[in-house]
Amino acid sequence: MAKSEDSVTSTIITKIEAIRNANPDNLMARHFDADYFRNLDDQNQKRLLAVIATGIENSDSQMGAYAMQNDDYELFAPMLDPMIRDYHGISEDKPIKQAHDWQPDGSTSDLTTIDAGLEEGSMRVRVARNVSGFPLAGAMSRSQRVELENLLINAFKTLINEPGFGGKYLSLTPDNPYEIGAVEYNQRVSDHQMFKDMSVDRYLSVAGISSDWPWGRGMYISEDEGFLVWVGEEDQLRIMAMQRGGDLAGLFERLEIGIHRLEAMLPPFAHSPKYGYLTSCPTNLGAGMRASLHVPLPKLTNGGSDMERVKRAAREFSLAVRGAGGEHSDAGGDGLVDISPSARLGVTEAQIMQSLFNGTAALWALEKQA
Ligand code: DAR
Repeated sequence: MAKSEDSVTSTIITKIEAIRNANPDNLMARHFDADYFRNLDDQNQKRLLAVIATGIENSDSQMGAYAMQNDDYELFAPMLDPMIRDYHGISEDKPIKQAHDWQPDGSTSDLTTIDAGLEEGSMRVRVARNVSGFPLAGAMSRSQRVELENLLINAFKTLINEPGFGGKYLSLTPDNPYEIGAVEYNQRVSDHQMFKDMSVDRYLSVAGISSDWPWGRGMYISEDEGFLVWVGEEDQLRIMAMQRGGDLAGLFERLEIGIHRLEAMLPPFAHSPKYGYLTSCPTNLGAGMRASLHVPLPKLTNGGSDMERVKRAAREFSLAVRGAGGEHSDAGGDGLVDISPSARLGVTEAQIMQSLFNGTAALWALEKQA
């Protein structure tokens, strides 16, 4: 017999149904099933509410959920799997199985073969990783955040001696031996190296991902500033390589080596055969990879004033576009935008690299014809 419904449950259900009507793109609201929720026991209702709180409090959310524990993806699959399939464009009848392959297929991937001018553009590729044995960022305690940071600091002490990866660790944790001051922190944020103050991000703060800021947060940066590891951002690690020039394959190779060096010094990364590397946000599942280029598209953005046209055009080439200032930013005055392949789940690392190259070539041709 269905449990008698308490007023809290009724209020939540009513609120989500209102969000569904007002914000049809909110995938949490779109796929929320009241009966499914009603039939969860109290503990799991509480767990699921922690996962979807961000989408309830921020009705303009796109996904509207962050996993709190690695097994949330399995435990709440009846709701999360349809959301994941909807976002990643994977039909219900297609099994999801994530493979990993960094080996390029031999196709051209040098951006200067598209246009010599692209040598000036900045390329960046990053992966999200979370260490098994810890909750995901939204459910970590301050002591767990500091414990994880110390685990990584020990790994960085070895990485610092690796050719091509030597560098230093910069901590935001008060009284940490590697703590940096506000001036250096702000400078590195404006240099697009360090991540911004997470506590002001309303999506992350509702999910608990920015709790205890800035404890347990920091960044490893190589001497040439082309290999970075964010510690304690939306995922426990964001490992990235960035450089100017057109050698996409070289950039990916450096990242792959860096990841494997770190992997050898840490507990296993959270991973599932179905969803690949498990991440806080379901949008990052799979390769956990975002590969992006900053490209000037002044005509397609009408001098940087219009993002809609370039977004529509990019979708034709399976690319997503955001401003060069990061998520939720607009194009730069010279039409500088950040373009990246939309697909992350069910595609390999090498396929992501190739789709970035192919999509860029197609978008660049459109810009030249505009
Ligand atoms: N505000 C979240 C963002 C989802 C994708 N971006 C991430 N994970 N940084 C939303 O659900 O809209």
